[in-house]
Amino acid sequence: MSKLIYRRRQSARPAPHAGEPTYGPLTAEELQLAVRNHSMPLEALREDITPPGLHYVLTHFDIPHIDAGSWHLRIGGAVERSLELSLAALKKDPAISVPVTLECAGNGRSLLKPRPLSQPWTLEAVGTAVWTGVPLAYLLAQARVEPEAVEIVFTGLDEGIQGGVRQQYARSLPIAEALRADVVLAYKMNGSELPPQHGYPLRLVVPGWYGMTSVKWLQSIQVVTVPFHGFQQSVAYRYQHTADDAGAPVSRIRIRSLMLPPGIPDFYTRRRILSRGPVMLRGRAWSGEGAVTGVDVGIDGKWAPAQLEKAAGAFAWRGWSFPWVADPGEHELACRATDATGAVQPLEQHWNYQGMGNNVVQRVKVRVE
Ligand SMILES: Nc1nc2c(c(=O)[nH]1)N[C@H]1C(S)=C(S)[C@@H](COP(=O)(O)O)O[C@H]1N2
Ligand SMILES: [Mo]
Repeated sequence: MSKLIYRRRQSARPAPHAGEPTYGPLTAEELQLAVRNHSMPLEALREDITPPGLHYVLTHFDIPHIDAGSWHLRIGGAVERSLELSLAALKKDPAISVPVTLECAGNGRSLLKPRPLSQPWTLEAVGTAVWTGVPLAYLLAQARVEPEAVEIVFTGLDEGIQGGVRQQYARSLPIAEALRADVVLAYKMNGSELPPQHGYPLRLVVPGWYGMTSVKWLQSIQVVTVPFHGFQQSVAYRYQHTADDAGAPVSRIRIRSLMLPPGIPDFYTRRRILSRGPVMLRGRAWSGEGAVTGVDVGIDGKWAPAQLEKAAGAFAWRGWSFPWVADPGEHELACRATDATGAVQPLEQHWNYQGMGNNVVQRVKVRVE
């Protein structure tokens, strides 16, 4: 994690391919993905709502160019009435604003050993925004979903090839989840028009689910009577032990917390340096499975409970704080959250083939002077 080493292509040794686990140094392909898809700088944990431009971004293919004037959203499939809506028409419908913590299911992937070759996140593929738009349930009620419907498929306008399969990015949601009152078709992020990288002109936001569910650059919404088996549903985003194991689908965000790194960083190592004396350690915790009920802070392996703040929403992170008197020397700080289901962050991550749902405890090394 601390060293970027470019992998030289050697004819004798075939390059590992996407998805394959490796113990090797970071590849040029991973670096390319890492610079396209940025994470949230940890200092942004100071804010309840992530400021514009600091929210993480993950885009599988290219950001599509969309002319909002001619763009339409199509709603069809197993409905009594198909709809085709312009952005102007959608903006006239009733709107809701929902604060949501989104996290990429691959967050933490690069810390795994061996490391699955894909977007090499460290710990910061997260952000919290207020998403404004039309409740999905409102539009589905207008379209009148047929009783035999089982899922809703959301398709984005972005296209590319993954796992050898040419595709438009698409994911489905079970009907019951799609009808939740807080699932939103958003045309605003933090009160402003959606930025191109976050799905302009319209995206889905499903609070509590890992980010892959919240399809950007929406083109169509199809109600289906058999489960969807698209690539991003049946191949990607699975908890698998091996390449051949069908695995279990990735869905809700697992309990996690992060600490706002105290003091100041060393440029290259990001190690923290701070002055002796009292310091308030702060951070945020979130879970898509149940409310955050506690955060423990570890100082050199000794754990004690932090003070919790109120969450901005049912699926938005909760601030926490912990007073510490820093004495000179090297220290390791950590934070570990628990949610209402009793789930607690693991001290060591259980490995899985695609590097999904990593929620290992964060450890912050500090030097107190
Ligand atoms: N159309 C489309 N939607 C998408 C993606 C994508 O590549 N294409 N990436 C998904 C993934 S994996 C994540 S984690 C989130 C990231 O949302 P953000 O970039 O707004 O943070 O978008 C999801 N929606
Ligand atoms: Mo993601």
